[in-house]
Amino acid sequence: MLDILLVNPGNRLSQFGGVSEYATVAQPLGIAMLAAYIRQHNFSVEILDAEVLDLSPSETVDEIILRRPKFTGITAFTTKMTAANKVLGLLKERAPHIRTIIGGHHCSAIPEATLAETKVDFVVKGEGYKPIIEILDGRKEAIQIAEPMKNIDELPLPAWDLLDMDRYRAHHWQSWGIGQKNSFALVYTSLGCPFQCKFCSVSVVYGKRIYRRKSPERVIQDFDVLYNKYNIKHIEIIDDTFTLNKKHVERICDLLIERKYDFNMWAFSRTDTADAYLMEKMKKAGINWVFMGVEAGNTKILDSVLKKQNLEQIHRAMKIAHDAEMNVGTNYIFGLADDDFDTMQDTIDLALELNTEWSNFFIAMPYPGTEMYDKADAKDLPEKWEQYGFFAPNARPLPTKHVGSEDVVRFRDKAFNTFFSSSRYQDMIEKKFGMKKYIQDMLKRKIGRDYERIAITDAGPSNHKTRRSEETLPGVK
Ligand code: B12
Ligand code: SF4
Repeated sequence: MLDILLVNPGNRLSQFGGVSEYATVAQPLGIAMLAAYIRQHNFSVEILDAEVLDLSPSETVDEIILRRPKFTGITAFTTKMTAANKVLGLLKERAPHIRTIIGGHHCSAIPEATLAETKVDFVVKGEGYKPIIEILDGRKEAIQIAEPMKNIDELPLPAWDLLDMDRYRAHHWQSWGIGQKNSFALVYTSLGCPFQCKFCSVSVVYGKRIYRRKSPERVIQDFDVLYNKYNIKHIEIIDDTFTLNKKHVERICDLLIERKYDFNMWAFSRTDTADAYLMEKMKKAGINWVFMGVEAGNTKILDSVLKKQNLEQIHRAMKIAHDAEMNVGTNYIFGLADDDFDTMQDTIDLALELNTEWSNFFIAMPYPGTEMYDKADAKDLPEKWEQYGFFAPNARPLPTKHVGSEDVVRFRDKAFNTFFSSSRYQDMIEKKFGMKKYIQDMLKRKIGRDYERIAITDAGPSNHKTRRSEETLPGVK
């Protein structure tokens, strides 16, 4: 009998609506790492990635029952909780003898509330390795809290062999100029982030300011296996701030350069740690794209969310990356607490000025574990967890101090169209990748939002501070 089946619940349609085909399909790295650790402790383990197989909650439960595990462990961040709750609810009805565990970003932020809301036997707060072994060994407490491991070099390589590696695909822009999107994998070289930007909930798993690095010699083993055994071409380095420690990055890049691998990779950098020498080295190692959190085009807004960066640093970082011949991806956020129409206009203006090779236009969401969530008026919070997704057709952010949630979503969608329709952008993309027509086709695809419903709850339209019609929405053309 199987000891434990780890499950990544599927929710692509509710998360990406009509633009699902543009979204990446990435391995559930967290449970692949847990599986390897569980195996080391002599328990039998399998993974069911319902996301990549596109299984509904009911089909997921059929498959779980078929594999006859003693335990099922579900991974979920906030947007996946709708699907996770459905799977766990159906499983309790149909196979109550299977003991269930949930872990990941969402329940790490609000373990008690998750236990109360979800039909689950165990909730794990934090890193799952030790708690899951203790549960398999018979520990009984419903909420298990983990201390982060001190030496992450001790963690085994992810159990890639338990996944169908051919099914995963890179972000669409990552394959521009290359063609195929599959042969894609995630790699980490550090875990955690020492910063505390107010809109970000990344620290809920490991704890505030906790940042640990894996030694470059251990990191390169991951690359070796992915290259030699799985024939991987595209890699996302998932470190929240890859360029934080110069020596660490330099050594990893040297090891990659020595091996002459032809990976096509991307990584995240803060603008304040962008360094000319390092970027050149990263580019030589195969990191062709660097993503930076610009977030807002207005200093007052950047300061209000403790981003600890200024406009000069943003401009400097762009120049450094472009001088190193890297493609730059930028992230912008609309709907931060102090945003009004003018500051959101500053953000789109900056995006147009920077004109980077790709831009993500996000919406500030009150993820559990953020100050936004803690301080939110309960009536303003979304009713369903899936509504915390930026691309969800029914996405529902908080109203800002000045703008209603419906208008935040409208502004974001208009900003997206304005940026990608601009001839300056399209001409640059044509010159670099020959992808102008692709961008024009992409613009015809719609998420399928129902703006009118965004702010309506059972209690009526609750947060229309400044409701406006599409025509009168100021700002972006
Ligand atoms: C790669 C990534 C993605 C990938 C895919 C992830 C995947 N397949 O799992 C893509 C690009 C698709 C993605 C999409 C989104 N993402 Co994302 N993503 C990440 C990123 C950068 C790395 C995730 C990762 O692999 N971490 C490393 C592993 C080892 O950690 P882990 O998964 O947390 O697992 C550990 C523990 O949580 C725990 N654990 C996890 N599962 C389980 C299960 C059990 C049973 C147990 C016991 C323990 C346990 O143990 C694990 C080992 O320690 C994180 C940031 C981060 N640093 O984690 C954001 C992050 C998870 N994403 C985030 C968000 C917001 C999104 C989107 C909603 C954005 C959007 N577009 O709207 C979408 C949602 C898509 C969806 N399907 O619903 C937020 C989540 C916030 C929240 N509270 O939910 C994060 C934290 C980023 C951030 N800065 O805020 N994402
Ligand atoms: S936004 Fe980036 S720098 Fe800020 S806390 Fe999140 S991961 Fe760290």
